[in-house]
Amino acid sequence: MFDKILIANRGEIACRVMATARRLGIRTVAVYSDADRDALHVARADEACRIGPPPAVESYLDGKAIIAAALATGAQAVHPGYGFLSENADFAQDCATAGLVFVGPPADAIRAMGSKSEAKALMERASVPLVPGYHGADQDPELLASEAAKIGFPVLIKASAGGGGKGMRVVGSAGDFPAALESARREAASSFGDERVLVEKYLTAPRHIEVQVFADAQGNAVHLFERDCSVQRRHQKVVEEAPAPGMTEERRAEMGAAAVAAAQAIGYQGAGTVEFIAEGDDFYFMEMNTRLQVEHPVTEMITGQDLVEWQLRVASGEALPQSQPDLSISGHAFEVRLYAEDPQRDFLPATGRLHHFETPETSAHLRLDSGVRQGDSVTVYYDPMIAKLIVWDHDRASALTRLQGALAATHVVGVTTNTAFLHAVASHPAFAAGGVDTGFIERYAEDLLPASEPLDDAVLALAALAEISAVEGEACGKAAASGDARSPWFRTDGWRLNGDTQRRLLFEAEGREFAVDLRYANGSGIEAAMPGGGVLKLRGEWREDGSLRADLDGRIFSARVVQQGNDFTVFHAGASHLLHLRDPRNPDLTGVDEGGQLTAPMSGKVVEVRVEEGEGVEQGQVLVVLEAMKMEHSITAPQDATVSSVFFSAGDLVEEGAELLSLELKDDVTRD
Ligand code: MV4
Repeated sequence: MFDKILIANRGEIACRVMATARRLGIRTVAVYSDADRDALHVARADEACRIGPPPAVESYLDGKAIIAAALATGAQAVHPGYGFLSENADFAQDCATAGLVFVGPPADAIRAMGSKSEAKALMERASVPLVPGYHGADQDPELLASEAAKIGFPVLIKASAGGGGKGMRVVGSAGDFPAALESARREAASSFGDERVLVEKYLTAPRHIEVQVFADAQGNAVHLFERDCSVQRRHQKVVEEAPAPGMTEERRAEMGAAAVAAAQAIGYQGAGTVEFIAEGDDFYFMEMNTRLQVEHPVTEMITGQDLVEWQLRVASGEALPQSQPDLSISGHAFEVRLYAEDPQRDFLPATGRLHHFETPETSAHLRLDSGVRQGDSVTVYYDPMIAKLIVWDHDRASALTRLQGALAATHVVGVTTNTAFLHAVASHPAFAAGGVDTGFIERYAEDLLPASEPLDDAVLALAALAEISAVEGEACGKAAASGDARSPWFRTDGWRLNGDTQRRLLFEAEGREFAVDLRYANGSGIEAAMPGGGVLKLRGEWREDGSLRADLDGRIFSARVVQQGNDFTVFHAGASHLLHLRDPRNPDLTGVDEGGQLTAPMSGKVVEVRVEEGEGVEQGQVLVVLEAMKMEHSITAPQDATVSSVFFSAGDLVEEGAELLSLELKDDVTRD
């Protein structure tokens, strides 16, 4: 076994590989770009090498820099993770040339699977089932049209060199074929520099079922059963599970044997995945991925094996740890990918700082693979995946219940995520029924992406309670000396001691304003007049774990409310709501809308600090100039104030959200 390996990746997969390496007593070398100096994968490694600036092409895709780092640190092997250089045959070759073991298949096996039509020809010879179709060399349009007619419409034209859906055209009838061929060719030429296509029978509602395979240098090959990854959106997997719902032992054995035959046909070594599409009782080879996949944990959960350990053992020349009869399936596992993206805006990737990142406790039933921690930023440079949540239980229904629970207990503030969307998928009756096809998300889009609903009174009331308790917290803090620092129940008398018996909270949410009028009712808590006209009696209690137990007119809610300045994120009923409090008592120091934030609006460099501590400033005066994304941003005073502290000086790099300076306001009416 190796003593030391380099992990040519970042994020959760780099951390994942390091966890196994550490367990096996292997020292680890991380690589990082300038954007990742403080990243988790760097902190987790025994040592780390800088490989370049933030853009991946200049760092994580720079094979030469990575090989130089491996040689400089004395690493014996390079684990590529997934993505980046993991399926780059030239990189695999360059590692070998440099005397480093590439933890993956031989370069030739990567090349063999890189071309769709070549892979299909190889598979045909190995008797792996293929979708009925034509993948010959003759590309004469007349011939392709007659092959299409032979196959029977609808057919699918695919780029021979392609993958991921590029250059694909569904053709419903012979009349549409010539135009579709033209356009598929053009797209194939521009995407892959190769206009060749293949034509296949089009399956209208297939499932995506893939088989995990493993082979060693001694000629042993096994499969570790299947994963169902049919829930996809534009070729991005959303949920993966193992085993596949409805899979019979007979078909599992057939698919497993076909996958092993596929691996053996190309002299495979290491971890690989053979993808099939399945419809009814039939299944057909699609492509083979010559790497460890994102969704490998579901296979680990049902087999009890550590696939990274298997990879390292095989790469170091050992035989496979287990043979086919040793392997069996136990229970059921799901994985979901938690992304920084906005499902309401067509899943646009989101960036920002993870001000609050809370996930449920891990256990034998719940695994969390993540490359970030609270306080880290999701940047534009890399894939915006925040974490993978993986659950396991004895059967599918119990595992699905765990998945719903895990998602409801996942709370992210600071970056928009797909958490609620994943929760909707996991809670959908069609998904619970099992065996959905690749059209699931499109078919149920209306259920999964509901138009934003009117803010529920409960959400407003929860935010109101959190705000009152924050005020109470301060009042209680002042009472600390008296030994009654913080009673678990809100001390509404403290509120009244401020001299108020009424207070209006004006929240902004979802582009509208909501007023909640609070009235301190002597002896009977707080009454809240809600925007819809209802009146609720509010009572609340913070629990030890930081959650809020709220009593709203006798209905008890458990919720999480995360406050950052005047922003409240309420996690309630599997959804999250961001409410901004317009509060004259606690003016907006960090509100973006005021144009006066004192925090860095994005990561960047301090160009100039124009004020000193103790200096008086006027509203609108420029305090600090920040350069970010090649633009200068002025940070101005929100109102007349005195500078109390300056936290950075010119030349410093600051992270998004970092507090640049603090002000003492002239007519400070806050909280006293
Ligand atoms: C197909 C197909 C239906 N019939 N081939 C999409 C990307 C590429 N890897 C293969 N893909 C498909 N090939 C035939 N003959 C439907 C798809 C397909 C798909 C496959 C797996 C998972 C998700 C998918 C989403 C849309 C289309």
